[in-house]
Amino acid sequence: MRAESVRRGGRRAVVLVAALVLVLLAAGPAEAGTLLPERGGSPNADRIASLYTVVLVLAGLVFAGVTCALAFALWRYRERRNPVAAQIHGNTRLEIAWTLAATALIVFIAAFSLSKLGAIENADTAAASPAAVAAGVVAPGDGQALHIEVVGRQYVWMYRYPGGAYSYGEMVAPTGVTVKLDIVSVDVAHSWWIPKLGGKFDAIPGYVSHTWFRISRPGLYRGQCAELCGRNHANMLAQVRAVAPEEYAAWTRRQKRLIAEAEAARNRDAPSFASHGAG
Ligand SMILES: [Cu+2]
Repeated sequence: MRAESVRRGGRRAVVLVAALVLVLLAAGPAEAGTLLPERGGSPNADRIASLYTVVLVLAGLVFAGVTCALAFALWRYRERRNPVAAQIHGNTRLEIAWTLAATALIVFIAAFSLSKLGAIENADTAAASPAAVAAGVVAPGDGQALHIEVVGRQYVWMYRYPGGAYSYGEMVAPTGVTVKLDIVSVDVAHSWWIPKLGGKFDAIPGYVSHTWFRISRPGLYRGQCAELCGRNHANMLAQVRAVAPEEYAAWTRRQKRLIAEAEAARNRDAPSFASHGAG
């Protein structure tokens, strides 16, 4: 009778663990990366991913070591083999050894993280590609970076480009250029997050947050607001479309023309609207 209930309890535990593993497996891909942060979009995202990987491997080794030692002790000193427990009052050498080992590990992780932090936070100072200079995307001597302002509002991201162009939802950015972002909000707290282009950055009313990216390959980089900002937060998507510098220059010209045309049409069709300063 007792053996039967033990067997049933064991089966239940196996089913429970299997269900938990399935849920975790299903939840992983819904997030950005399954196990590691995404990489391949921008150098800062790559550096975050390498830092994360090193810490994860070290933590994995410690976890495996502790688990194996525990399993060995459970087996080696089991009751059947050692009916009378040994009375141990400490082992100074062992205690000094694990204290030193843990300290060394933490000092290494701190030093390694701090050594990477500068290159993650500070924008890449590499010169813009010749194609970007030729397309006029960056002025020579302008720190070789392009500044784009990211404006968070319920529930859409807006981007202001140098020269007066702006867009909503999708940012168009040139490849081969360091792009510096000034992130602000006009209402509540939002968070700018494109996983392949670096970490999350808060958009807080009254403050300007700074980050950067530098994309080498054209493509679409998806993300979304990462700070609960209201009812429609889940739909506050963000994406960056990286294009060749000459394509970026042509896009901003077209965007400016379309905006000017739309404003002219609005002033023509609803002059009272414009005279009240709406816009
Ligand atoms: Cu949000």
